[in-house]
Amino acid sequence: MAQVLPAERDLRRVIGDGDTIPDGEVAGLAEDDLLALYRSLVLLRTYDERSIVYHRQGRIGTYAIFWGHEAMQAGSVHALEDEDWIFPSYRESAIGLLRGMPAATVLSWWRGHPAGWWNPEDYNVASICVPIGTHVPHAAGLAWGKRLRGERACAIAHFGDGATSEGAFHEGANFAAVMQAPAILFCNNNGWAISTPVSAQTRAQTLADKAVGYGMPAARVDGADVLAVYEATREAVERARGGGGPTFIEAVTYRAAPHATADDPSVYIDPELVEQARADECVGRYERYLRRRGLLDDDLAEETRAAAAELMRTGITAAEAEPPADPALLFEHALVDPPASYAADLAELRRILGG
Ligand SMILES: Cc1ncc(C[n+]2csc(CCOP(=O)(O)OP(=O)(O)O)c2C)c(N)n1
Ligand SMILES: [Mg+2]
Repeated sequence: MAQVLPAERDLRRVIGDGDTIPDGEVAGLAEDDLLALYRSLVLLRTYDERSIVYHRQGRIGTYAIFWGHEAMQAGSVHALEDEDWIFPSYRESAIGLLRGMPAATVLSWWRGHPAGWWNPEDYNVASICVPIGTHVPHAAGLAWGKRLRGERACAIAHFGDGATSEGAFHEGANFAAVMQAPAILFCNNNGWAISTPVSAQTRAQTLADKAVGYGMPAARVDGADVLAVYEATREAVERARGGGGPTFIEAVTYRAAPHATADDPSVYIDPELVEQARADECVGRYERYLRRRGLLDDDLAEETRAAAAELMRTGITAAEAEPPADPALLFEHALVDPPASYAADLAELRRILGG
């Protein structure tokens, strides 16, 4: 029988505040690893900030901003090996960059262009999941399959607080636990599901409490602390590889940006909490930590940001150089027996597009 471990109720934290909270360290992380984590954080931050500009310039479509989520994404991915599978939601759209996926691919996805569809096997990164929580059973199933084949890989699914109210999440969590699948259920609890606060989402004291019902260990971490996220995920990976089954990780932040470019949070969010979250955001927090440890100076910070900015410039140029997609793709593979109206709809679309 799976053993029910008590969820860690306090948020795990490694990075101090440079004042009363002392800095911790994560065993086994060398200086190179710490700087690699930094490059990943800066890459994701740059991707996100440039994407908002590209959206405003009409170069990509509606975009799900992940400003402030970088530590959850980079920290968890760095705890994996390349053979492990990542199942992202739209909030983690650019997580493939950490596996060497070109920025042009992710930008193409947000441009609605088929060049944005990658083969998941090329990066061990599944397609971006827009339906809330439906990728949790996918991750659980893939992880179980790896175990059945005697392979050592595990799978991680990233999803939000709102996803824990969805049936698919519960089916995936139960399945993973019953099968002792080597899966990590990584919940980015940013406090909001668009305009629905967590308090309207659940009566549970914490989201990690939900894991207990499935006989799954859980951890709660400060989601803006990349080292705490890394450490908690590494423990989950070790448990998964050791046959200990899945782990639920609740990483807590406060969403400091709109849900997406089409959202106006000023009508529902607490501006003071947003301000606090922005002041204590994860990239700056980690930069200060590295500077206190003598591992980062202005030159290295500038060099890292410039490299990420260049990658984005090349990425958007390549994405925009893609020839327009055939509109017929919108209709293909949708239905086995397409209705007769498809032909007329496609003709109308071609007429509108001038093709
Ligand atoms: C099955 C399903 N229902 C509704 C939606 C519409 N929707 C898009 S984002 C969202 C909120 C999800 O919130 P959360 O899980 O907390 O993730 P976050 O956006 O905060 O990362 C909803 C309800 C959807 N995409 N899929
Ligand atoms: Mg949320």
